[in-house]
Amino acid sequence: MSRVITVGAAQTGPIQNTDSRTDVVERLIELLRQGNAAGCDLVVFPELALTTFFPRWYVENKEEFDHYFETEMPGPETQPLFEEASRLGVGFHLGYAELTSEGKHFNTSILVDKEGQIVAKYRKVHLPGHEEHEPWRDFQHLERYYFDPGSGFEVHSAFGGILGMAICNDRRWPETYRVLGLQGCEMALIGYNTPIHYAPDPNQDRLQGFHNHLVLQSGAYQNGMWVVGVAKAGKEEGCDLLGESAIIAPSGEIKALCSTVEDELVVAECNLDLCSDYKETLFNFSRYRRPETYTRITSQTGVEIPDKIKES
Ligand code: CDT
Repeated sequence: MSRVITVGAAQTGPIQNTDSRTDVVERLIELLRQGNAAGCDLVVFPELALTTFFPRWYVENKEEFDHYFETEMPGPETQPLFEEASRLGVGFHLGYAELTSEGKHFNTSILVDKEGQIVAKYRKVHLPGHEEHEPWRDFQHLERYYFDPGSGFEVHSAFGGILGMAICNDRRWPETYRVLGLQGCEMALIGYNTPIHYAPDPNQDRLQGFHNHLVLQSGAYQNGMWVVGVAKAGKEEGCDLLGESAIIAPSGEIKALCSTVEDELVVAECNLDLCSDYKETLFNFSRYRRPETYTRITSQTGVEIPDKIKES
């Protein structure tokens, strides 16, 4: 029998700073209900899906921004989402800002099963942007100021398959998918908030959509896994965020694609058995990989030009 997960990519439109958690959760519940009506087993929400993308602002005293973080999950405002998921029998993936009891701040996502139980948690590894206030920018990207880095990529037995999570900037790094792929990952869930404007090199602005699909599709293909990329999109606090949420097959083909920058659900029936078409042929890791030639990948962070090149 084939193993099919019907997945909904639940893109959201912008969340403004004045939007309350309760209002946002109501929007997520509406998307969850649409997913249920479409036969979804799993509905995937974006990165930081409960608040505006607050790292666009600098505040000298970071504690003033702690109200953007969840100290419990579910908490009073998110409990209705868990209850509706359990009532409908639909699982979900949710990105949010997490503040732990030890005072650590993470950019986090969770996977919740059809009974409304959290079965996995992931904390963002690749934190993009900058550590300090850069007033010359139109808006900040201070994830490196507000968040602590997570510790790694894991897979989980859930929804009848092997699932993994990554968050936004993680999707641009091939190591993300490969570390998941080396654990047999059959589906990666990836929420994102991607500003169209990239201040360090605005030449990249027109390519944001292309680069998004380029990395999601190549990650899927090169590791024989489904990839579900889900945006928070649209004009948020004056900042344009990319949409183009997509569900991508292990072939690298896009099977479902959002067409708006609003709350929008697109659905695909994801047959996990298609993964083996790639995992057992062209990308048969155990047969073809040569890790002894890849040692630089883990021993080195930045570029090191070999002496023989420098001397020539
Ligand atoms: N949220 C997030 O990780 N966004 C980044 C923006 C990169 S520019 C600082 C992304 O990779 O889409």
